[in-house]
Amino acid sequence: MKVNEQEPFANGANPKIEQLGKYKNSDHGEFMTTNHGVKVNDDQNSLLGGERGPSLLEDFIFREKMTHFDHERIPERIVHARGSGAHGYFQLYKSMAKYTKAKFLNDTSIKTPVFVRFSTVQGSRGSTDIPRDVRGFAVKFYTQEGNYDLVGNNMPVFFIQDAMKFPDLVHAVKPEPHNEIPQAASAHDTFWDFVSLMPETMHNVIWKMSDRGIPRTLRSMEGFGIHTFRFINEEGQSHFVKFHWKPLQGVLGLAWDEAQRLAGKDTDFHRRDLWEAIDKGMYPEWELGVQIVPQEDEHKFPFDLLDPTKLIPEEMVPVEIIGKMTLNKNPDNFFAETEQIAFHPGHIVPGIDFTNDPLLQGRLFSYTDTQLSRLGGPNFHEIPINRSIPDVTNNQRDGIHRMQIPKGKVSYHPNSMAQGCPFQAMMKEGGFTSFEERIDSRKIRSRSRSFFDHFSQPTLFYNSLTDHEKRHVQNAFSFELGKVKLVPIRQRMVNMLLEVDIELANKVGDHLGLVPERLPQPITDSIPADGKLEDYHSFKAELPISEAPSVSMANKLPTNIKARRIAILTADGVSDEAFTKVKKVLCEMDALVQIIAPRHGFVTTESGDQYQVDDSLLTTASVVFDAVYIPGGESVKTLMEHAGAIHFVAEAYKHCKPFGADGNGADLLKKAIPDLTLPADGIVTEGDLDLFAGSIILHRFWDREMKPLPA
Ligand code: HDE
Repeated sequence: MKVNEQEPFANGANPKIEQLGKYKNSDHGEFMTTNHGVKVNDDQNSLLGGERGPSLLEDFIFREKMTHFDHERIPERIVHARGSGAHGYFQLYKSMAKYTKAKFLNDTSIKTPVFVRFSTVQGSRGSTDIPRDVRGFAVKFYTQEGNYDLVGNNMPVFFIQDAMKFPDLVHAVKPEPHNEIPQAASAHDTFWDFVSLMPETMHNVIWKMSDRGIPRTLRSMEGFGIHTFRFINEEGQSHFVKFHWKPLQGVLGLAWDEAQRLAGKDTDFHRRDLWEAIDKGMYPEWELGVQIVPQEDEHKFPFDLLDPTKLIPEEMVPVEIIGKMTLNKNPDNFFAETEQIAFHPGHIVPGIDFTNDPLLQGRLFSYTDTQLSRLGGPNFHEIPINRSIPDVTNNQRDGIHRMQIPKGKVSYHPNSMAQGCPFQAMMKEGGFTSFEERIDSRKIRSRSRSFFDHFSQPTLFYNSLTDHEKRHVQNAFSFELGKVKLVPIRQRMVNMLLEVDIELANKVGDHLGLVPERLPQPITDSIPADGKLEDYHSFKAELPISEAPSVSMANKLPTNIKARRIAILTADGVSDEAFTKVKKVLCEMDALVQIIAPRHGFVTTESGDQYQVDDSLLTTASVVFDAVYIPGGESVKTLMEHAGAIHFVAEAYKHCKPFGADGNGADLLKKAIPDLTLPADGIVTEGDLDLFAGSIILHRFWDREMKPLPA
């Protein structure tokens, strides 16, 4: 399709989905064939020399089937191997033409198709969705001007400042090489050894130790481009820009104990949750926000805009919301789409450009390079999910698995034999030109001193958290470092925490039986020895703000209960009125309601009506749900005698979840939680469903953690 022929989403059609349609096939109603189109007569038996005789080499049907099977796997991604994807579209709210000439950010009538892949970083392809980890948040925009990839994470800062350290970081965090332990976890010696010697990791690490590291769902995560990029407008002017994705589902985390249990009970929980929400038409949505900094303000901050371990607090530069992304279609095939999609921060379109962030610059090399081995050669852009909407017309030729059939003799430029085709596009015709940044410098292998402050932003982050969020950070450090076997590593980390916050260092030190010490010298060789840096404490910059409420998840709760998972815990004999009311009201609020009972099949109400059970107490667990409702009736007596029901309630309580009950439903709560005194926060006992919905919006009642809890 030529660019000018394209009318995105005319008549409701998504041009990317239409393009993919050309490659989809279905064998419904068809004969089975070999890969070369010959009909297969027997797919059960290989060709033998006699009924009990040896297999024959000439069996081309068997050989082909087995050979293909033998080569079904491709290398998984080195990082971000575990992922889940979905299709959708992006719609601009207001033109950004003042800042960027990128067409998809200029014209509010355009709907741009997107494919999004969320991922964990450390674990391999089959690992749990629920580790404490950074999450990838990669968006491919199939724009009219070619593909634009915003390859971000769910945290606004990265571990390291220079791409040179990325292989070290990844080697340190991955399972240890001698025994390949632990899978999908950073709680081990090599990771913390590296971190404790690299103060620049502190900012990302404290985000990772917060509840951001254990998102409740993929739908409830923010996304960040991390690096500072550039917007370039028609006049060639540059503005710095940071990208943000704000979920309309709110920003929500798990309890750490819950995350560990969920990883066992439903290891695919995040993938399943995303899939089900889309499948049920409860499309997740994120607004795209930008922080824009004029070129002339580059040096007005007490940190370097090129440093990817720093964020620009929203309190200093507000986030301007410019559009919305909606995910509305699950992939048809995981491998063809989610696995084969190839992201690259270097896939940009006119109107967007890079900065000299040394991490970004290194990424610009790595992503194509890695696809060459992962996807097997230089033609991965021809894989359907990676194809741009505009036709690809250039003089690149051949290579393994080439699909395109270029006609004619000419594959060079300039040429006269093809009348100069394909032409170079002038800037006004949409040809990409790089921002003409003035560079006049020495060639040097060094780190700018403006990158040396590693602690002011971690302190700002910690200071901006609520009490329960701080407690979670303390506990997460205590847990992770408690798993570290080598005491000197623990000690170095506790010392480093002292640079962030005394309370934090003491709490973690206390758990580990260590006293934080302030060291006179940096404990790292990662800070370039320019002979002037005696003490890294002195490099804690003064920030103009002492708190940044925008970093706290507690300030980012949702406004409704759409697609929240609510268990109606019940059994035979449930009150008809209570049961039908809660079901109806919560469904009207678009919650994902499930009936959970001691066994599968049906529950029979007091009056004899029957309702399908969605899951049994044996096959599901409280950790899958956001809230629990217990309607009254004879059913409650059955549940009070059921060990699974008692555990379900006690566990949900321990994880600080809201409860609703009516009639004698509260009796089950009292039995499961012996110390419970009612009324209590987050427990609605009179069947008031508006109040119950309100408590689900509040997400968790973390004060419960302060008392010893059962389960
Ligand atoms: Fe990546 N990263 N990365 N990364 N990254 C990859 O590319 C790399 C970084 C991110 O769903 C790899 O195709 C280097 C920052 C996401 O397919 C690889 C450096 C951010 C994904 C790679 C970074 C990211 C990747 C592995 C430091 C957030 C998954 C497979 C210089 C802004 C994309 C692949 C997907 C994947 C390299 C740092 C995000 C090896 C060298 C910072 C979301 O190329």
